[in-house]
Amino acid sequence: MGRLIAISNRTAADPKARAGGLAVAVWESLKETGGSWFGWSGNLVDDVPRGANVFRDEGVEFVLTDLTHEEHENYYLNYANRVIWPVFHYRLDLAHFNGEAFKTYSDVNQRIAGIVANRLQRDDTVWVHDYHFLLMGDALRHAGWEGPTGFFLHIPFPPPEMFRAIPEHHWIARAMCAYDVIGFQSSHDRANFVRYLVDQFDGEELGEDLIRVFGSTTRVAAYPIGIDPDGFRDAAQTAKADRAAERISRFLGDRHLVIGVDRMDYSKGLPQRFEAVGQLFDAHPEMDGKVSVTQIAPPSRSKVEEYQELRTQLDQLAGRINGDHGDLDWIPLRYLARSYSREELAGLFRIARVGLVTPLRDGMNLVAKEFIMAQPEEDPGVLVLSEFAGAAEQLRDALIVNPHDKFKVADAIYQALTMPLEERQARWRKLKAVVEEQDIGWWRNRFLKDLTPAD
Ligand code: GDG
Repeated sequence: MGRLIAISNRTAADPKARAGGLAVAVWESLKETGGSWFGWSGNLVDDVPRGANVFRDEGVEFVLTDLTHEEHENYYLNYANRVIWPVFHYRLDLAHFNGEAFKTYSDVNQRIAGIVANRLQRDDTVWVHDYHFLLMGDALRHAGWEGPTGFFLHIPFPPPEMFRAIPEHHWIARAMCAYDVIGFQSSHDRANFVRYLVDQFDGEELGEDLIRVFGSTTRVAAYPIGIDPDGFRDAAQTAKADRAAERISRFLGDRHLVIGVDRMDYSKGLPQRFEAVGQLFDAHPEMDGKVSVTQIAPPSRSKVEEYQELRTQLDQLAGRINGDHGDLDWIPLRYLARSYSREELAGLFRIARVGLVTPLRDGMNLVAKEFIMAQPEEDPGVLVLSEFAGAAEQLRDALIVNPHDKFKVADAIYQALTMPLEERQARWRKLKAVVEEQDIGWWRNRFLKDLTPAD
């Protein structure tokens, strides 16, 4: 393979951003091939920038563009995060359809495609990431680029009935099919997209994941993303991890820790999770004072109204549950609206008896995989996992729950808290084998092999 060219809204230009799964995967291939990473600089300016900020780090070229205030408002906040994100997470009720925002979304895709196309070389392979750039493949084709171009969607793809609610769905689907390979997190997401192409545009399934539609052939397949398992296991053994574990242990005493870590987002099912915790204590008074639930929820996209509402809702729910169940020396549910370092999170996962990963809808959910890797073999915790996270297709030995059913989630937490050591170990070993085998390298290699089959 020649150079790999990555395009994503945020890049790992800041070395601190190179620890996460995607950054690790892309970074390795960029370094190996002397590739480039295109994206947003994080800066906002008044006028449409001419050119881009180009620099090199460890042999990788970064090409970053500023966004104008108007682009940020319409492309990023209004279209990507108030149309695509809610609809793709099955939340039509939260979508704010907005034709003007689509225009800016399309313009930004084209503007960045122009920057990329100018710098592409003949043997390059282009890998575009996520819902900010659904139209990028098509924009690159219009800019004259003919080489291999793949796309990976990190979030779910909705059923066709919902996708069709987006007024611009035809444009988006047509543009997506300009990619040679379209990757989804799960077979479920893939099936939704294929059903849309078949029903709406007479797409024809040719076998081996190939679909013929709009006069050309595109590969549409599931590539579940993984993590760097050794990296996360090591993070759980650092001094920083130890310190975080010690600090929370002082508060826990001999209580069991039940932990959740999620960006504060409505897709993560936090209010429903809090309700389930309340139900656990309603149904099992014997658990009073024996368990402490800690939810870490760093605020994200706080400029979007729905996120502010979610924050208020969580504050109220946590207050109510602690008011109902707490005691002088016990806070049943702690909720921390701030972020911690990766090592600190790993340390907290390590000593938790239960990991709660109960999104209402999630592309994959990497926290589920990280929780598994942080567990000690001699006394592993139990993962309670939503059936609506992409991860549920792989992590069959977790306790799989419907996150909308607070009774079942409460039962699963109880089952996890009382599960005999032998069963915990047996489940954990199977889960760990999957996370280790289907890791971030496995994901990247499968995708790139399909995108550049000749190599
Ligand atoms: C999207 C899709 C898909 C969380 N809080 C802190 C922190 N994190 C880290 C976690 C994990 C990552 O952020 C979150 O990844 P998720 O997969 O759980 O969720 P999204 O952010 O919604 O990611 C998702 C993913 O893309 C990859 O394709 O799995 O479905 O929605 O690594 O540990 N990290 C630090 N401090 C925190 O407070 N350092």
